[in-house]
Amino acid sequence: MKTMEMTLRWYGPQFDTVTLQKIRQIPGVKGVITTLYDSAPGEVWSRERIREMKAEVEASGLYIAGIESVNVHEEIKTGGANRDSYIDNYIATLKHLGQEDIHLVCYNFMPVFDWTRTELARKRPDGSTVLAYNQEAVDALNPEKIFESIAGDTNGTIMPGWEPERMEHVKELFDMYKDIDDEKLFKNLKYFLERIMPVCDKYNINMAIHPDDPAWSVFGLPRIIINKKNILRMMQMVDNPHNGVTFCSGSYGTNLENDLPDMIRSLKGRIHFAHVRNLRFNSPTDFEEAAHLSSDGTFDMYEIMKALYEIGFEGPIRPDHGRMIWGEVAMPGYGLYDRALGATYLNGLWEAIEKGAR
Ligand code: DNO
Repeated sequence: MKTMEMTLRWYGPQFDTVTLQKIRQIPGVKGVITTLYDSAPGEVWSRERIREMKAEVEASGLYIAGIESVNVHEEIKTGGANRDSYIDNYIATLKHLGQEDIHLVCYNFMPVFDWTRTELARKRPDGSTVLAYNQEAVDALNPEKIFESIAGDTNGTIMPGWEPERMEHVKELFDMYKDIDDEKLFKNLKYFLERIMPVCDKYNINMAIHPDDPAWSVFGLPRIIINKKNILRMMQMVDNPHNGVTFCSGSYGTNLENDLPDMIRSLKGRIHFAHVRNLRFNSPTDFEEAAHLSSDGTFDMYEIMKALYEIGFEGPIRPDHGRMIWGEVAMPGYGLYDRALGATYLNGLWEAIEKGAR
């Protein structure tokens, strides 16, 4: 029987302090999720580069379970004059991935910024540190100065979508979105998906859109992948099984009105990838990341895993943002220890659910 595959995200040899050798020793983890970290959005990935990346992972006894992410150029998101040539490049990358036997691609359609946090190391009473988000802190920031405001906090690392090169152009990026509202963003997403579906069909590539995190508009930019209504709209507007989702409990879960197990059930057949993590709320707009256990946060992790099991989910799954514990120094959210604990916990839940269902 096919089942879910537990994986870990790996940030590649240049950036990650967590090595493939360490990942391999986490029980139950065989696959990694990675990307070509030195490629810019809009570039074509050559087969050769993809092969090198695969060879490196496979040399350590692991395999590539999927790509997170092949980033979508802002011209595509805004429906700019050059979008077709960027989509052609995206199609070429998908084709090369398919030819190299990689069949899962995670991406997002968030304007300008990827996931957003206001603190990268909020201290918890037990001495661990976690990523945190506070809406008031966001509201107090000038988006054009934002990189400077958080730079001191980052341990020299930065969040995706917040790269210094990008922040230099942040004003231009904001200008590109001046006339883009939710409806236009939906329209541009539809256009993109319709153009890439033929190559996905041909090479059996599952596209898995990552939700916007947090699941509401930040800095006045439109954000659409935020709730059940919108994600079902997206599934219906391009009704092809290769048009699927990354179900990220921690991103959809930022909005307490999202009923996570119910959303999972409504996406049966379209969840190609799962990120499972927990959050703890101090108020509906101030949350911090927690250990994966239900008892440490707000979500019922058993119900989330059960819903995935019940819809027959069989794609890659990964623990997500961990706490920084045991003195580890690593990229915020992406240390080894707490994610390894998370993987083990999620595997335990799954085994119990599976055996209980027999
Ligand atoms: C954060 C991640 C996101 C995700 C992208 C997918 O930790 O979940 O950065 O990789 O949004 O494109």
